[in-house]
Amino acid sequence: MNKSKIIFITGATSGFGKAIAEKFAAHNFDCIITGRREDILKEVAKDLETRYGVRVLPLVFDVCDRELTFEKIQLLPEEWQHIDILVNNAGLALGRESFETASMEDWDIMVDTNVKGLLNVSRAVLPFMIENKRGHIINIGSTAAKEVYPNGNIYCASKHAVDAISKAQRIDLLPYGIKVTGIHPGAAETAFSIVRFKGDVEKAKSVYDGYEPLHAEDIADVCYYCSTLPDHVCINDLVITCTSQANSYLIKKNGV
Ligand code: NDP
Ligand code: 8X3
Repeated sequence: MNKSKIIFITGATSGFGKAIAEKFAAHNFDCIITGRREDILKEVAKDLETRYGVRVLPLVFDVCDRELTFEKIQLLPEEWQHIDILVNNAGLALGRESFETASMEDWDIMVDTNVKGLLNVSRAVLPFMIENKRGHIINIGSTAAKEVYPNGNIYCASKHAVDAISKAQRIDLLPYGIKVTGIHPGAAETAFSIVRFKGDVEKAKSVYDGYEPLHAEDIADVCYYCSTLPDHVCINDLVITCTSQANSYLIKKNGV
């Protein structure tokens, strides 16, 4: 009997992670989904199992908590250890302020989550991939990984680090046959800006006024494409924006 493939997705309670889980579940992948909000994560798991008839394992942990991250992943039951794809997606921006006034507490949280969290999860999952001599790590960066924009300072720095880590992983994991792909989306309307502006829904909404941003499903489609190519093909780096966006700081709004 053919074993189902297993995808491990961080930050699947919302936005990209949730859409990626849905896309892969619809294509018969068993899914390990993670996040901090237990109720939502369990709801997502139940919904995917019911609709797609796949197995879904919700794992509740904060990616910043190294000890707990390792504990949860090392204690995966044997039948969940054959992880084919890891999507390092959990992440956030907090605030959009100039360098001299931005909150340093916000900086700490962004670095801890977007950089150290990604490192924690990657290192904890890697032994399974190395044992299997195959695997695929997909790191969700951003257009902010490619150019810094005004008041983006440490969010952009954290995503530049994701870009560098993806390149480093691609080099160091080459002997194990592990693929590494960086996917770098531009503006997409998810809970991202609501989190960034700390619950100010109007301000968050205004980020997407006057143009059609990306949808979470667009990222899920690209993720699925990158991870279902033949064994000898690896997309190393992929930047995706809506048609109205040229780079991390230039968006045509209201046709202008
Ligand atoms: P959402 O806010 O919708 O989703 C973020 C997800 O990350 C949630 O599931 C959240 O789960 C999880 N998460 C955040 N912090 C932690 C943590 N400390 N531990 C575990 N899980 C955490 O945003 P998006 O889906 O838009 O963002 C997903 C990724 O895409 C992020 O890395 C973001 O930087 C990146 N990105 C987003 C873009 C956009 O315009 N939306 C564009 C480019 C990149 P929970 O709260 O349950 O822990
Ligand atoms: C999220 C998109 O433009 O806020 O990475 O940096 S943006």
